[in-house]
Amino acid sequence: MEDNKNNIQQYEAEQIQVLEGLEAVRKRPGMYIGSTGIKGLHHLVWEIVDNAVDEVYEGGCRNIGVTIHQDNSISVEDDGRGFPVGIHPKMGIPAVEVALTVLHAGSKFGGGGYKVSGGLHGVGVSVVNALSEWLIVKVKRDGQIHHQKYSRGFATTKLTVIGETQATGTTVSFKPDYEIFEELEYNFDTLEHRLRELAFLNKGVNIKLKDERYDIEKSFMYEGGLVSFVKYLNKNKDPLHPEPIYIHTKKDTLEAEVSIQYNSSYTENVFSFANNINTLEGGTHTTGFKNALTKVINDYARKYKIIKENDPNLLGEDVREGLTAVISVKLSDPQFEGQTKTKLGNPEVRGLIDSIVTENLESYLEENPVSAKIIMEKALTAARAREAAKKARELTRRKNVLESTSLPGKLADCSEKDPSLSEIYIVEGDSAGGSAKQGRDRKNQAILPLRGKILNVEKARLDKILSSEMLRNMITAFGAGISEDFNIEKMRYHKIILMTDADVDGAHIRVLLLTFFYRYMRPLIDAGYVYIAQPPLYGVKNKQGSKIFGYAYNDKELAELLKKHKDASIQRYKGLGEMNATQLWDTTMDPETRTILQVTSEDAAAADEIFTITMGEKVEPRREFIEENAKYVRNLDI
Ligand code: 1YM
Repeated sequence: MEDNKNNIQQYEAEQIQVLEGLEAVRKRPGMYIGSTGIKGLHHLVWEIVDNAVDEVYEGGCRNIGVTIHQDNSISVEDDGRGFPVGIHPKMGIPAVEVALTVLHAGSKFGGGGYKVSGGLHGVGVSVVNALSEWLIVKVKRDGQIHHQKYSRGFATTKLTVIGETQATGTTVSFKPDYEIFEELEYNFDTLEHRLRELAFLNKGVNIKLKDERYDIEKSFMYEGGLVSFVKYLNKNKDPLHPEPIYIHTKKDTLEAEVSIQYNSSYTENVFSFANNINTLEGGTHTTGFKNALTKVINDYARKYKIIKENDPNLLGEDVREGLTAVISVKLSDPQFEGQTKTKLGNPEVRGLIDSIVTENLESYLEENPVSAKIIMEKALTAARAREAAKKARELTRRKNVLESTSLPGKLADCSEKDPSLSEIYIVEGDSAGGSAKQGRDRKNQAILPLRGKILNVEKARLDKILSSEMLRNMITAFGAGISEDFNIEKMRYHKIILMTDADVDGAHIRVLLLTFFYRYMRPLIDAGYVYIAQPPLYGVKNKQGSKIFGYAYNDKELAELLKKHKDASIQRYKGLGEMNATQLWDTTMDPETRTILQVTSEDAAAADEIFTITMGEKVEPRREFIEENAKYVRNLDI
């Protein structure tokens, strides 16, 4: 009797903990999934998909399916072992129910492996459950199909057997809770991008993405893994050697892979991952890689007298020009550091990557002298261009342009001196620039109008870029330099807001500027300083056009406004110049009411890709791109 009573007490105590745990998640969702905006909404999917990917390594799962349903609910399915369904000895309920209702229970179960826990994701499936209007789990295991439903973190049915099967696997379906999330609509492109990335990072896994809203289905499966990834990244570029280099090692619970291929462009694209998480801030794996690369190329160049005895070494940036590389490590206890927790800290990784890259790259160069020669020439040209750019920079410096204290004449600066309170609007066209200058809040908002065509950054080198007056004005206004001299601490504004017309030219300028930032001021993008203004598409006025009823930012809002104001006329805004100063302030610039979209590194990378395709030298991808996108003009709208 006594024993039983104790058990009941213990059970009740645990139930209270459960309640408090999930209550905390619903009270402060941001603490667990970052935000309740569009990013947090997608985070729910990553959480469930991570569990399915973990099961690839632990339970031999080969197929993962993700479905976006008509109502924006999501199903994720795998063919692994299936969630454990046995009764949990302490809790007295099935293990799957424990994983779904107890905070942090699901992610720390079992031993070892490369579980993503501790990183960006890995808060556990119970968090998804707590933040879902409903969630259904279906487990195929031990010859049976088990089924259970939940709502906002609570089980609403018991785990029940609903059929028999010889298959195994898990399906989790859920609908994000409208009481929690500001946005409920899933973005196909976001899911596609990440699932493709996961398929590259986990070779042989078949990942299917289905969108029932638009009847689209795509599959991602790459036997080549990282090699396929690098080929994909270089698909619109001209590779300098036929096959990517591939390096792989496994030591105890640490696995490392690197793939490398040079192309004829001038940009460096080094991506790194730890346990499938994109380490945007780099870390020990990236440092080990960069060290080894610089060292090996210099040693080879010295050995074969490609650089002369008295000449200085090639720099890291020289040997990385035109380099596309992906580094992926998997380890049992990843340490994530840095501002956004995307910097790998484990010290043991650095030496391992350094030594395998050194060893393998040395033999690659010895065994492939033709490719080696091309790579050496590329690095040498880069070093010469760097010297030339330095001279050009010194020249401009002397001319007191680039680093002058005098700000560009076109800039209408704000009076605030604290960068964290200052923003700069980059405005397309002099007339819109004029309205923006009149309408702005002079204390915190600076205006820089842009005019004329920006030069083609793809073919241009740094020295040429600096000769474009428009870009030079922008660089001077920001005050933080460019490229390797770029120092984000010197930024005079912490918000850069691109305000361009809602037409093809506007889209073009946006792509150009984002590409420029991505290539020459990337920390700006990573820090989240870049935004895109959202001017309205329509103004709804009275019949005479003398009084404005309201503004619409999309067709749905337009329909709503027209329903309210029967006798109305519509003005479609083609350019910012059609709005006067007050209108521009009211609709687009007033911090109290405006919407501005923060540019992510994915957006900027996408802009870079569009730019490469539309401006690059390869004709075929450009033709394909235009054909493909003629149907979806909105895709051009980056
Ligand atoms: C659609 C999402 O979650 N699959 C999945 C999850 C688990 C297992 C298998 C699993 C894990 C273990 C043993 C173990 C999880 N189980 C748990 C917990 N797909 C999806 N597939 N057997 C099966 O880790 O030991 C957490 S995740 F906690 F219940 F064991």
